[in-house]
Amino acid sequence: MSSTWHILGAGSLGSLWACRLARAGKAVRLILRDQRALDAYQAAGHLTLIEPDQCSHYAVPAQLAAHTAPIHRLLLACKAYDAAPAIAALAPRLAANAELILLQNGLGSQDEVAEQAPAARCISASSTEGAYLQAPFAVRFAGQGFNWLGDPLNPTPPAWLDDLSEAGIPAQWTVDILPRLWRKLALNCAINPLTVLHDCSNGGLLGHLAEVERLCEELAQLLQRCGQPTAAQNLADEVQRVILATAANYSSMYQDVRAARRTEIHYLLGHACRCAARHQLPLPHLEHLHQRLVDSLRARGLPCD
Ligand code: NAD
Ligand code: KPL
Repeated sequence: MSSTWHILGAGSLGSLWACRLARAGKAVRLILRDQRALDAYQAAGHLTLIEPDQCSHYAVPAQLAAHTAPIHRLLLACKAYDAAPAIAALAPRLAANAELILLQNGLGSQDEVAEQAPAARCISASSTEGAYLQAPFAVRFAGQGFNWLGDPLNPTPPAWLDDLSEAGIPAQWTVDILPRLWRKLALNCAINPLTVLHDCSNGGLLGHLAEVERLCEELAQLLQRCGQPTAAQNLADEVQRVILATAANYSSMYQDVRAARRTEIHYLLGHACRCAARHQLPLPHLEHLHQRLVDSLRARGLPCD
């Protein structure tokens, strides 16, 4: 099997992974969105990785989805709402035993991707690393974190895990990846929408703890009902810990709204509400939160799904 890492999306996480893999001497190919992005990248000539102590450049070759080389391993580094259409466009290039590593936050996009590529192995990732584009193709590594990887259908770790340690990408194979994805989704549901609605940093939620607490109770009920009791354990305590530890930060959803970007609401709060409805579980605070967030996005002219 080819050892090339195809990476779709030269945004924040895609660039961060591409630079570190290229630095470790791994074969990397970027897949960019369109000819305009490819021309802009070729004019820049390289990706730039900005770390606290150094700034380095990597001339990673780039291509479009329409390229013909087969893909054996793909890191899908786009937003959740772009994931399934991106895979649909690449489907003719996927090798029979292709592996897809899905970096998307939230839940729902992983199943949408699997539908588009039923023969591929889909590995889900939950990442706490932080990165943002300081300029096109120049990524700032803003927060050390960790990556948990797992395949809900197959506990066998992939052969390329060593590539990650050689590239200094902190990662661990996790047989039970679903509880991690659910737990992160619950944290994001308890924190991110309220930061948008109260127009505040994560720490600003210390002034709304009763509201946070009510949401945590309902989210814990939902996790239990969805067969995720581990993810439900001490949820409220962890949410408070995260609020305190990230008090000065603005949530990713807050930043998206501030920058007038589409949010991942459909795969976070939307997913939680859809699951509750499927289980006929009434969660009035969560549903009200979803409606308030939809109204707020609509009022700003942003997509509300
Ligand atoms: P991003 O918006 O910075 O980058 C996504 C990139 O994918 C963009 O450059 C976009 O143009 C590209 N893209 C979309 N569709 C494409 C297509 N069909 N072909 C080629 N390129 C395409 O997003 P990000 O911040 O890197 O986030 C990716 C995922 O990781 C999200 O689900 C996010 O929630 C999650 N995440 C991000 C961070 C972070 O610090 N940035 C941390 C944890 C999780
Ligand atoms: O992951 C986050 C985000 O902003 O998306 C945290 C920091 C946990 C807040 O929900």
